[in-house]
Parts: sequence; structure tokens; C-alpha cells
Amino acid sequence: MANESKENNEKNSNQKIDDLKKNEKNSAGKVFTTNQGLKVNDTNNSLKAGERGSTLLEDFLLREKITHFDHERIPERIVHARGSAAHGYFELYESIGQYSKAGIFNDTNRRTPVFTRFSTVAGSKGSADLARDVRGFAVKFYTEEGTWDLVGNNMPIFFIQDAMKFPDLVHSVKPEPKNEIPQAASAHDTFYDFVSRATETLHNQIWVMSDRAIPRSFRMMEGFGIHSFKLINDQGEAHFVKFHWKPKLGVHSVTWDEAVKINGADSDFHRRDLWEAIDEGHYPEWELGIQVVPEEDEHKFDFDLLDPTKLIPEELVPVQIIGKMVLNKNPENFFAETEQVAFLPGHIVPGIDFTNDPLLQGRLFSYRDTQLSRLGGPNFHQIPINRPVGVTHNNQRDGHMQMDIPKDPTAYFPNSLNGGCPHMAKMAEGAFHSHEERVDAKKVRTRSESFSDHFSQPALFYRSLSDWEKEHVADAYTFELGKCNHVHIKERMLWLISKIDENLAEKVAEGLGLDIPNDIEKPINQAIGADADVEKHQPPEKKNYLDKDFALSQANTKFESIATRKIAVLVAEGFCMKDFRNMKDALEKEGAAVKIIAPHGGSVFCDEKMKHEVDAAIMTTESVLYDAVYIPGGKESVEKLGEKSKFHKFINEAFKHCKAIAVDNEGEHILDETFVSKHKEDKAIFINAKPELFIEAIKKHRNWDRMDIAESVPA
Ligand code: HDD
Repeated sequence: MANESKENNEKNSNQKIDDLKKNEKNSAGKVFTTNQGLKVNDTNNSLKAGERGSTLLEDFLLREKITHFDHERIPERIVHARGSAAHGYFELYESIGQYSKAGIFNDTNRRTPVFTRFSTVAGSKGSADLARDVRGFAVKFYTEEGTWDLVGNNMPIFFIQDAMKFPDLVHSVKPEPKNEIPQAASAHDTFYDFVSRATETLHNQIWVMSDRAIPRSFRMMEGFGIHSFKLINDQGEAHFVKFHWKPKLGVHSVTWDEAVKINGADSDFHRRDLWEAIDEGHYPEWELGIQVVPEEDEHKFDFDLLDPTKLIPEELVPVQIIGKMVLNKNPENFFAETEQVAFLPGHIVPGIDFTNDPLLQGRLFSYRDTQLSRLGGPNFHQIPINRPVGVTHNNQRDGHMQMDIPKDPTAYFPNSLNGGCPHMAKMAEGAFHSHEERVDAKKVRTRSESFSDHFSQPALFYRSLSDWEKEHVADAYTFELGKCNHVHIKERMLWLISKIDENLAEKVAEGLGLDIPNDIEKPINQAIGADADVEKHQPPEKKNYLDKDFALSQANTKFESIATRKIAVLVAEGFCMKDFRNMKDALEKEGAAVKIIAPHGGSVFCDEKMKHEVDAAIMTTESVLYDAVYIPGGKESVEKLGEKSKFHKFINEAFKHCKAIAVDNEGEHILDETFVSKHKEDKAIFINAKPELFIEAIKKHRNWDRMDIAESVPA
């Protein structure tokens, strides 16, 4: 496997990866030196006054080693601290020159290198992957015309409408100030105190209560640029655009009970999943889609295109697929690449421009600013992962960690002493030119009234979900609010949820043991200034401009493949090779990964006396780490499994989490010792059935029809 992944890494090189090679370092076969190149023969002992004496200040070897160590850490990202990234490329299917003059949107022969980082938002760098949270989805395109960063999330809308409120949002969701508890969790008072007083948050909030917040894999998430951006064509015409990433594997999630258990069983579940998929050559892919709105249609909608808490329903403006991104190479070094990569929404290229979305406008400031403290100074663009693939020339000079050696006699413009260089680019040479927009307005500190509808889209989202998704949303609110201590916060939330959907609020109220209040203290929305006309800014009753939007439900995603799904095969000595071979071949043909789980590590023998390597001993693994379970026959094997109650737990949990389970011959005996014995008629339980049926059930991801029964499983 190591060789194979090395070959993949070599094979999948691109212009950016070649560029990074200039800085790669490898010590194989090399002598140990100090940072000054001095050869060292002892890095284990400090210099002392006698064998048992004190250490001498003179010991420069000790000082160099310890000083570097003392400064090894840089501040973690204030949000999105925990993440994982990979290299890859973007390819365009067909030119969209009618909308944009950007090179990557015109040239179908290009393979633009990308570096993509996925993240959770609230948790610290060392927190667990399966937090209930938004996921970051940031893509750096190293284009020929400069770097374009599309810094999005896995949900199409954001919590707040104005960047001015970002610190409030983040302070409310981060651990509470007094004790730094809870870590990587929104289920606490300060968050719901804020959410219930800034009703603009309700749309993103209900998405976080949905399954989107607990993905099965980064590879099974959508991505969204969220804001309306502008595409500019070579005539200087603008179109509004929303960017979408659609995963080839569909959008799939785990259940909350699994998420809680995965965090204990493998807190790196998502990071490992991405790494292993790429390492094994199963390169994740997303298609890039755009929703385009002509400028003249800006005011055609029931919501404001500049409001980042609103999505454009795909039923109203279909997504046009224009290209694909493939991630095909893991980083060489986590810190150098994944930790030091700096995404800036302000990085755009000719053919793409900003809109006046007030959240986007504030982001244009914040990301550069944060890198100054995170990466230590204004030269962070010179860090290998951040430098563009093209050459850069300007008159910026000096600063911490300058890596270039500028040789120009001048560092100003205009000049004559350097022949006027670097000279200004002409438009014909591809110079950037901000899209011209007429501005004729008063300077005001306010929120546009067109942003005040806070209920229509959360309601549209909830209406669009399938029944099982709706149940998950109700359970999530009940869990989150159940963790809050203050009754007035829970009641306020219940009242607000009732404005989204009465039925949902009733379910949550029942779980909390509270009544939905008839009314709550005004103003509902306190995210407005003290002198604002409070009545004018009250969110109006929700509108119903669309009954359902098909694209919002995961029930309508792709269920086409079992590629990269992990199937647990429970065996002990003497398992039936015929059953196993038949199933394994069928699963592997479809690209699934078959993992042998046995009572012990090492290897097991089948009834044909062949030796099989064990992937995990039962004590070191949990069913939540797999997508489905198979148990072949073999009397001796099944009896041995029955001796360890962890195998029963494993099967019961897989059943609880609505996964497909298949058994052959004596394998049925162990089912009879579990909760599944009473539910053999379930449509995703297979006894001596054809592998194809099992495969079809795994494609469906889960049998959600089982949800009510599953709740009663004592696991
Ligand atoms: Fe942000 C990081 C996504 C609003 C300020 N943000 C960050 C990352 C992602 C997003 C994916 C991690 C990038 C990486 O992997 O390094 N942020 C979003 C989206 C937003 C958004 C989709 C709304 C549509 N963010 C937002 C606002 C502000 C910030 C309104 C500030 C006014 N975000 C930051 C930051 C971070 C950041 C503090 C932390 C680390 C970094 O930038 O590089 O500046």
C-alpha cells in the first residue's frame, strides 16, 4: 500500500505540486546538523559541568533545539481550527464565456491545480470530527491569472447578515467564558441566548439541526460559496452567481447516536476517511455548479440576493453543472500545507467579482487581517502552499520573514530609475478591473428592510425534508435545548421554532417538558441598532413562495454506488470460505472495502485452512466505523463470535443505526442472539440472500423505515 500511494503521489503531480517540490526536504541518508549546518554527534545529552553537574548556559545545541520547540505552535484559526486538506485539480466541461471571462471558466483544456481544506467551525484544533456543526469547504484555485479562493461551507446560507455580528456569533458558540465548556458543541446557553435574540440566525440554525451537520464523510458533503458573487464577461456585463459543489458520492450522514460514539471510537474519523480514500486511489470528486441570475432580475425574488441567510431555491433557478474537482494527492506535511494555508475571500481573478453582500464585504477585511497574527506577518503569501503559480512583482518590501531578495533599485511607482517597472498591466494583458457599479446613496449604519424575512426559508427547508429527516431535526433541537439551563432561553427558542413550524415546535416542547409560550417579550430581533424603528424591523410572518425545494432533502441525493463503503465481516476460526468469497468478490467488484473483524488480532483460518489477515480485533473497533455488516456461515466461527458479547453489541448497534446486515448459513445463529431476531423481515436484513440485494441496500445508505423500531434497541 505504501508503494501504491507513493506512485499515486508521483503520478498526480501538477504545476502547484511541482512548485512545492522546490521546498521539500528529505533526510534519508543525510547527516544530522544544526540549523547552521554544523554536524552533530549527540542530540540526546546536554552539556554539563561534570556527569552529574548542572547544565551549562554555553550549550548552544541545547538552546537551538529547545528554542525551536518552544515556538513550534502558531495560533490556531479562531474558527475552523480543525481541518483536513488535499491537493487536486479542477477541469471545466464547457466554456461559460457568455457569463465570465475568467480563464478557468473558458479554457476546457486546462487542469487548474487546487488545494481544498474541509473543517469543523466551532471546535479547537484537537476536537473530535463528528461535532454537530457546519463544515468549512475552502478551495484554493491556483489559476494562471492568479489565485482564486472560494471559501465556503457545506450549507448554502450563513447565520448572520452583516460581518459586524461575526464576533458575537462566534463568541456565543465557543465554549463559555468561565470554564471553557463545552468544547466543539453548540448545545449550551450562550449560543441559544444569541440565536433566540438574533432571528436572522434561524435559517442556518435549522440546517445545523439537520443531518447536514453530521456528515458520513467530507467526500459526501455538498459545498456552497453562499454569497451571491458576480461573473463578468469580456463585454463588461455582470450576472449574479451562486457556486455549488455536488459530490459524486451523494450527500450522506450518520445518526446522532453514531456521531457521539464515533467521537470516542475514532475522533479523526473524517480526517482519516479523506486521507485513506486518496491514499488508496479512490479520489473524491465534486462537480461545480452555478446558479446564474441576470442583473436585471436582481429584484425579481421574494428575498434579497445580497442577503447571505437566503438561498436561491433550485426549483426557481436550476444549477448548471460546469466542471469537476478531483482531489488526488494528500499533503506531504500537515503543518506546512494544511495548517499554513491561508484562504482569503478577497482573492479573485478577472471575470469574478464581489457583490455588496454586507457579510462578504466584511470578510474581505477579516481574512487578511487574521493571517497577520496567525502566520506572523504580511509575507504569508510567500509560504510555499500560499504562493501563486504565476510570478509576482510589486513594490511591497520587507516585513517579517521576507523570503525574496528584491534586486530592483526602486520600490515605488511611478519611477524612472527602474524603467517604470514593474509596469502597470493593460486590460488586454488581463489586468484586473473592478466591475463598475453606479453608487448613489447616503452613508447609513443600518440593515436593509429587504433582509428582514427570517422565517420563510427555514420553513421552506423544513417542509422540503423527508419524514425521517424531520424527525432528526426535532431530536436535534430537543438535544441541544435540553442541554441549556435557562428556561427563558428554551421558551424563546420554542416560540421561534413555532413560527417556523408549529408541529416541529410541539415535538421539541414535548421532549423538553415545556409549553410553547403564546408570545415572547419584544423585540424578537435584537440584531438592530438601539435607535432603530423596532416595529419596522420585526420579522414579518413567513411567506410561502414555494412549497418544497427538491434539492434541500438528502432523500433526493444520489444512491448509486457503494464505492469506498466499509463493510465489517465478523468471523472467527473456521468461517465458511465459500460464503465469504462469494460476498467479498461481489462487494469488492463494486468498490467497497471489506474489513475482517475477529475475536483477536493477527490472522484467522477459514474452513479451507487459508490464513486471513485480521483488520481489527473486536476490542479495538466499533460498528459505528462501518457502513454495513456481513457474517458468513461456519459453525465453529459463529459459536466463537457468540462467546464475546461485543459482537452482539456490534450487530445491535448496526441495526439501531439502520444499516444493512447480511448473514449466510450458520451466520443466522448469531442474529438470533441479538435484537435483530425479532425483525428478520426488515428490508435491509438479508438471510442467505444474493449479494446483489445486500449491495442495493448499502447503496441506499440506510433503511430509514426502521427508525422507530431502531429507537427501542438497547444499545
Ligand atoms: Fe470565515 C475561516 C467560511 C464568514 C472570518 N471561514 C473560515 C474558513 C472557512 C470559512 C471555510 C476556514 C478556511 C481554512 O480552511 O483555512 N466564513 C466562512 C463562510 C462564511 C464566513 C462560508 C460566510 C458565508 N468568516 C466569516 C465572517 C468573518 C469570518 C463574516 C469575519 C468577519 N473565517 C474568518 C476568519 C477565519 C475564517 C477569522 C479563521 C481562520 C482564517 O479565517 O483564515 O478570518
